Amino acid sequence: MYQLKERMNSRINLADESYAEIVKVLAEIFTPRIGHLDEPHQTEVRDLKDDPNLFNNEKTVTLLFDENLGAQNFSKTWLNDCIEASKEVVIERIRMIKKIHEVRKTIATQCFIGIVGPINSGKSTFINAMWQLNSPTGSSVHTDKPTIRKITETVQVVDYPGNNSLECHSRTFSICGAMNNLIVINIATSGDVNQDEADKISEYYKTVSVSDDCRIIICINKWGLFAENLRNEGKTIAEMKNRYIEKMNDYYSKSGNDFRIREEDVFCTDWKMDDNRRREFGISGIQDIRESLRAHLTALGISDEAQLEASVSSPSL
Ligand SMILES: Nc1nc2c(ncn2[C@@H]2O[C@H](COP(=O)(O)OP(=O)(O)OP(=O)(O)O)[C@@H](O)[C@H]2O)c(=O)[nH]1
Ligand SMILES: [Mg+2]
Repeated sequence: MYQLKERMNSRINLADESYAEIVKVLAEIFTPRIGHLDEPHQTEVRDLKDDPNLFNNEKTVTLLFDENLGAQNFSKTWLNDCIEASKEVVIERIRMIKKIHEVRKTIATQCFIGIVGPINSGKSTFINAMWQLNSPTGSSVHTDKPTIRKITETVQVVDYPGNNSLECHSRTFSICGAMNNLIVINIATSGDVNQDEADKISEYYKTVSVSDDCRIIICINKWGLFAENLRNEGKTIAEMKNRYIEKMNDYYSKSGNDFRIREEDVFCTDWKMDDNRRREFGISGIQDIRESLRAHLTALGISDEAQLEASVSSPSL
């Protein structure tokens, strides 16, 4: 099984590399056609060539290939000497590149907020409270597939099915997790802080941080169930949170990793507890997460105040 996965990954890498190479070559081949474009588009193509990554090369091909001209696009390029059938194949490839570029552009302007965590930890309850949605919740009602909810034209929320197996989460994330630029890990507390639980959250963190620009916040949930007991024992939620952070960071130090979880990205929460009671115990709620999400969305490039407000409110669509 492992070998099969390895082989598939290496074939996917090969396909990726071949695709990138084809796009690069086509961008170079069509560059002499730049004179056919109007002045602003000529400047755009020159700017794109200053940073020749896959996205920019796709855009260059898209701009330089004129759909109406068909095979005439190849005049003054060596592709002009090919037989007609080969030219047709190249045109088909270019059409595919244009479509892939459209998809890439759509994804690039979208912000996905993914909610992950074990079964029954309160993910759907959080989504409902945050965005006033009505996803099914309950200890015997399980979200069975990643469910996308559109909040604004640019922000979508993904309610992931809870699974206690990290292997399963890892698989889901390798398929569709790379899309999420903001992830909320929602995990229910056992009421006490121990290394096993902190290790589990750290493992979640590691599993979902699939790309460098992915932002993650951690909600250790259901503290309302333990607040009274804690108080009787003379402990506070703030102490609990600090112990979690310390233990999570111990996990990273032990494995020789210099990554550290930031205090402002961890919340001890409860989605069901009455607001006054929550405040009395120092437990975080929707309003605190709303502020954190706004800060992260701002950092991800959403700067318009109305857009930000809409992103953390009831869907406007
Ligand atoms: N006390 C308390 N109960 C909660 C909280 N959040 C959720 N619950 C309850 O926990 C149960 C599970 O909540 P869901 O929101 O359905 O959990 P989920 O994480 O979406 O579960 P799956 O979809 O199965 O992965 C429900 O009965 C909720 O009412 C919370 O913050 N505090
Ligand atoms: Mg659910």
